[in-house]
Amino acid sequence: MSTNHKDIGMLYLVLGVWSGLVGFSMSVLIRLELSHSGSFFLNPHIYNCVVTAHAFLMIFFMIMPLMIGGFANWLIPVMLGAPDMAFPRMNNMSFWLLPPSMSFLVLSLTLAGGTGTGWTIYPPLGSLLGQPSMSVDLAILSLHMAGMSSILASVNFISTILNMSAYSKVECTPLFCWSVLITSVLLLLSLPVLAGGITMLLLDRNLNSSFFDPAGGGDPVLYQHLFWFFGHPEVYILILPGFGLVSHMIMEESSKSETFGSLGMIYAMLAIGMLGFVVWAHHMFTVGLDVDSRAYFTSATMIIAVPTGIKVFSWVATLFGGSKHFSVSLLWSYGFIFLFTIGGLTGLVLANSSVDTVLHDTYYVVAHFHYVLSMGAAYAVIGSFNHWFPLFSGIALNQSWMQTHFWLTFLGVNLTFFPQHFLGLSGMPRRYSDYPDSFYSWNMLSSLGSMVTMIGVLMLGFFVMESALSQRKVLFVSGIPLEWMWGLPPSSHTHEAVPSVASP
Ligand code: HAS
Ligand code: CU
Repeated sequence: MSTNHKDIGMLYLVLGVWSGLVGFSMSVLIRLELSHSGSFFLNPHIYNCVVTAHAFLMIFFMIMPLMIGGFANWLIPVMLGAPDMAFPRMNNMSFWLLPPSMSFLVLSLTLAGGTGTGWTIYPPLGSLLGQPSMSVDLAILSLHMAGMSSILASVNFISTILNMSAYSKVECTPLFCWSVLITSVLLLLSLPVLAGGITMLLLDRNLNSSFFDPAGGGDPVLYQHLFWFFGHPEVYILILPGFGLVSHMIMEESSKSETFGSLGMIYAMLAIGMLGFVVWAHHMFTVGLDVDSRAYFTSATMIIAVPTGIKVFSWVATLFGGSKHFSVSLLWSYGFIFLFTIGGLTGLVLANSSVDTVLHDTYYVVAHFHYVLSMGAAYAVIGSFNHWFPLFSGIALNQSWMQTHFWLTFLGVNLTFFPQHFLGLSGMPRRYSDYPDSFYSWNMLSSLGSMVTMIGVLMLGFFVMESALSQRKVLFVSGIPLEWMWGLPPSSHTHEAVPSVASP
């Protein structure tokens, strides 16, 4: 078993792509079910099981493994000038905790009736009373293992970035390294709280404790506090490495030597990371918080728009006056800035506690988080895939086909998620497999959008295979011979001034 960071990065990438495909298939099932009113082909419980597994797969087994496991493992030692990660064998263990964890998740879906709780596993629905089968216990075990994997990886990244950097000044360390450092600290501080919460739930379910059961003096709202003290930092864990990746793509593709205001970018990420820990109850405005707490959580949440705005404006300033060549990764970065901002603004709408009392648990929330995730985090990942695929594989993707893929996906995801704002505003609740006929039109459009996206995903698979078959070899990435980046001895062609892609 290799302990090399590039091999492990590649394993993470493969696992992430695989779970992405499974998670995506589940989203297609969800949209098929919702393309008609009436319980169509999934019964309500199975529908909820599919929604739960979709969320877990996308969050813990697609975005996190791709960004932190895949891109960070590959790029961080290279960017720092380090030979490998600080603890290569622990790195290997972080990865190999994931396949068993994923197996438990799949078992929880297939054995004993499934986990129909949503990714939040709130009691009493998640307690013995709501879901008596062992499926929930398996899901909790799966989360525990994925959490251990992430904690080990965080320790590794923090040690690597703090101790093995070739940069003498911290402010000169590349932004992606900063983003992964901050993400790792967030993981290290928030995951144990989730672990505590779900362990208490496990005890409630199996050992007759009553942490979350009022009948024994417990309180289900306590679970929500524990969950969201992890859950809110988690959403920034999903986006911060994406911020780092986008900064690099924009800087390189607009031919700038630095991101505009890179010191400000570092402070903005630090601010987002810290503020992320003090806003959790904006997910709980409807549990009966007193008015002062609601005012506090509303204000604290809204302040996060300031550092995020600093980031958005710095990306735009970096693009300003840059190269006018629309490379594919630049297209994804433009898409990221535009659509993530839309998602961020609907987040601000939800941050208002009085407004959220109406919109909580409606499709407006679903639209919000898919704009920041499916069009924020996922765009950063697909853009990075386009940007770094030649470095990872030594072969080139077909650029015009990848452009087609971008536009098709752009159409697909917007058609899927924009109508969900209107569904939410007119009161359609999330996590139901059926709806009144008045919601039919927007739902039908949304399902159509998911079909368009599906064609995009199939096309992407075909384009990657095409590039593998074509053998369009790449010799240089960013002007540097690929062999140097791979750590191989330089060969004869390294001094030629040749284009970055060899002729087909
Ligand atoms: Fe969120 C729910 C608020 C960012 C993900 N979010 C979720 C859920 C997920 C998620 C997954 O306050 C659902 C969880 C579940 O299953 O229940 N979110 C925000 C706010 C921000 C935000 C204020 N979210 C994210 C990111 C995510 C993410 C990033 C993942 C990648 N979110 C909420 C709230 C809920 C919520 C409520 C609970 C809703 C409910 O009822 O359940 C901010 O970080 C966004 C900042 C970004 C921007 C855009 C760029 C800024 C610019 C600066 C100028 C703008 C200004 C504002 C000065 C704001 C360009 C002007 C204001 C105007 C209106 C024009
Ligand atoms: Cu939040």
